[in-house]
Amino acid sequence: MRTALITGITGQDGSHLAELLLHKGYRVLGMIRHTSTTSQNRIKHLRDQLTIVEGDLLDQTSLTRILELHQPDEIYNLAGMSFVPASWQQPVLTAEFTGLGVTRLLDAMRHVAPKTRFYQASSSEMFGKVRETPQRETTPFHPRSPYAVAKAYGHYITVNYRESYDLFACCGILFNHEGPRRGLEFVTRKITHTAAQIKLGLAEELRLGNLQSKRDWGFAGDFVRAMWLMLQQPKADDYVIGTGETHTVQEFVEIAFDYLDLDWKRYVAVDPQLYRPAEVDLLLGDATKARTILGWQPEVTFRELVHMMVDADLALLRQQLQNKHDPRGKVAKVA
Ligand code: NDP
Ligand code: GDR
Repeated sequence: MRTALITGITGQDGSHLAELLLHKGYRVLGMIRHTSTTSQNRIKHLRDQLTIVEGDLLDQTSLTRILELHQPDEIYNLAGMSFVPASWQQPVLTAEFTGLGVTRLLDAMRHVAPKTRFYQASSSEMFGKVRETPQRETTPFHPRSPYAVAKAYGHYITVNYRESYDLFACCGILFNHEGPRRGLEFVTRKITHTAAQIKLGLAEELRLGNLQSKRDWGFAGDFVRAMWLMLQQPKADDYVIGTGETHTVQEFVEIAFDYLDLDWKRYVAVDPQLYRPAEVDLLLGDATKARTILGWQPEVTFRELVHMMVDADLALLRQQLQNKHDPRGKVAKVA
């Protein structure tokens, strides 16, 4: 039985990847950081099948200890501060988690588990003010946020450890990927959740920032397959993973509201406060290398993704309403 360590197991991708690896018969170690209250909603259906280990990307000793003790065959480093606007509020902490955290983990691996295969969650945000379209593995980076700068560091230190110490270390340069487990602060989930609230009479307005920025949006369940495929190759390398289609935020809004039979123009307000100090205007991934070498391709289309997220939010809100009105639900909650 192969063992895989996932950092960021409580996040969107961590939960999808854990499902995939468990299905493939892996023993899955999920690293969580110690906090006084933890949210493990995304993995509660898997808890019995996972081995939870406590560690933090800020703490070198915890990482070394986990690797020494468990000697995983594969490490997927998904942990980090992942919300771009927050990186302007906490630029130093972002650099610690999302940048230096990668070095801490790689260095622990180099010393105590050098045969382990390593995956780094790099991001299309590194392309930033894009130098060419579509973006591929050879496109130069021009990061536009403290988050993207930290990711560029994490990317290059992974490449550097591979070249310096002959480690099997790969970077997946993943374009935006979404789904019902996406955090509510990201634009796709904010749209589908608020649109569903409006449909049910629970909200009246959706406030958004830049409606014209364009993203290459795919489904998270499709994207975690690519992570696994990268670590099964004979040689470590870096790959762009995207759908090859780009859409504006406004198009996402239109499809979501249309699906609910609502006129988006009546409900959406543009709030200049939600504009970013520096924007990434257009992202479009060229995943030819991943298609050719990994045999990877996405299965869920853009429209299917929007509909899937709207359906999930409607179901979630209806369930929450039902729990609120069900007297047994109230008793259970108080108890
Ligand atoms: P999420 O924000 O959903 O999950 C982030 C995870 O990182 C959470 O489990 C969080 O734990 C954990 N974490 C944060 N800080 C630390 C720390 N100091 N030590 C240990 N764990 C920590 O992100 P996603 O699942 O969407 O993304 C996974 C990775 O992929 C991230 O690195 C992200 O930047 C990157 N990425 C994501 C893309 C996307 O479109 N989703 C695209 C490209 C890259 P906790 O629950 O405790 O907060
Ligand atoms: P992004 O995702 O920054 O691409 O990073 P996000 O969904 O936050 O923004 C996408 C685009 O939508 C515009 N936008 C808004 N964004 C948010 N969050 N809220 C709004 O109200 C809003 N209105 C318009 C933004 O300006 C932006 O152009 C995600 C994260 O998962 C990163 O961790 C990952 O690396 C990249 O995707 C690839």
